[in-house]
Amino acid sequence: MCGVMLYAQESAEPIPLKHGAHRMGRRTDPEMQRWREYGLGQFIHWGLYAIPGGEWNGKVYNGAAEWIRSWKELPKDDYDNLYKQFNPKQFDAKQWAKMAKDMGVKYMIITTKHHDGFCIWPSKYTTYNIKNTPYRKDILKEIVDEYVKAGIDVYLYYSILDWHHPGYRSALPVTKEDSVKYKGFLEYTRNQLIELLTNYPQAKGLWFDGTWDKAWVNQAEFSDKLETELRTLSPGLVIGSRFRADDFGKRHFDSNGNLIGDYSQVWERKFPESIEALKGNDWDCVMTIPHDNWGYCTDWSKFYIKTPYELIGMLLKSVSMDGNLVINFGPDGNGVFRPEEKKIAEDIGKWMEKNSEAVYGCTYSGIKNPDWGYYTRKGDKIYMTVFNRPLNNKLRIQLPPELKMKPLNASFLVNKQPLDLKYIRLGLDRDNNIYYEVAIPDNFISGDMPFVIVLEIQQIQDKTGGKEKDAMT
Ligand code: FHN
Repeated sequence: MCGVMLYAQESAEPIPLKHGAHRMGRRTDPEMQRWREYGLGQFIHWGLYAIPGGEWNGKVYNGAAEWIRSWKELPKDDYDNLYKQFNPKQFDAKQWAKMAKDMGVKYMIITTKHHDGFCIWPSKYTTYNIKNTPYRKDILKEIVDEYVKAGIDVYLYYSILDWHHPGYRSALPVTKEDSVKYKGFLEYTRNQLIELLTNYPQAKGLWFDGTWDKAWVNQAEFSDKLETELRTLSPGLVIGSRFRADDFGKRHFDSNGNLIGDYSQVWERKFPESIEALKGNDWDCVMTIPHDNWGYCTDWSKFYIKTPYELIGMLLKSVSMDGNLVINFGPDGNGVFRPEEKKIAEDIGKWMEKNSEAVYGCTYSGIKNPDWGYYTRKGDKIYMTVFNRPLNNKLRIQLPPELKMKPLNASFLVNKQPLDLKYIRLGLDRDNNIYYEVAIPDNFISGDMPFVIVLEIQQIQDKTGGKEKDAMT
């Protein structure tokens, strides 16, 4: 797509761009549709930083554990030699994949190279890789193979920002020598990305990070050409909005406001206010379990730890706005997930086992989320996931008339028990909304997790000469 001028339709005076968005609107191919239907993903941050686990010589680093190399208390050489100790004896890719599968995960993202530059695959372009650790084996291959076997799609995280490569620069030009070195770094990046897609052809996409530095942001021509090359090498590849910037250094959205890449990657540990704010773009939210910490951190007592209930809330919130939620895990230097993470994965899995119909393949319902929870939709079913059970046990449903939707019946998802559903006149309908109510039986024990009600709906054909509101009641 390099060199093609693309303009925003709605903008009065579009800015001519050679390296802006490649497309307006969503991708419509099956690979992207598959991505859209995942609902729940798992992120894994695993690298040398798992060894110190956020601590060095008895001192605790206050930043995110995977950033510890940037801490002045830790001599760079000491960190860069940690690879000599990387030997995760208890690592078992099969177990990892099983844990993810049991949690209900449909895709996973693994850090192949984080900002420290260490590669968890035997890259032929650097010696700073897994082959030169006591572990020696291709750990990335083990992960990819086992997850794929478990039916989970794999995405490869790759940080452009690289603290180890001698040619990496945050800004250019500094000296002529810097420019030459950076050129070498760009070549290295290209080689490694091609290597990753060649060695692990099962990968469905690349997940980029560390692309905010000025030097990279100014590589619009290089990164655009490379993106096209990668997509040619691996048709259907999914790449988010973090890879490249446009001709003017604009990231995520080009200078005409069009999304760069296949889905929006701006939602890190935060959510869009509303579906409207997304402007029809695909998106996912990547979320940590503790506050802002991705790699293994020995001491979790300093963090607020999100509960499975909260994480399931975030999952439903994402899917209700047409997005996916990706929950991060940080195994330790031995390849073991901490007990708290295992328990969270297990609890989410238990919930998903019974309720995932409200998640997989579901989309925005067209109805604004209510105070009691979230709506998701698949075909003629609306799923009502209840997080805040009303004291009067009545779940109010507010249907905007333009949806032309008539609820036919309601039942619990888990046991199909029918529930009372009735049309109600609220006296609040000057806005023309149509109201229904589902009654939760007084003796229903909801337990401490959200529950799902299925509303079957019928689409009304507008043959009523404008009296469609009556037809829906
Ligand atoms: O700096 C990284 C951070 O360590 C982590 O990898 C997250 C994951 O999205 N990305 C960066 C911050 O945006």
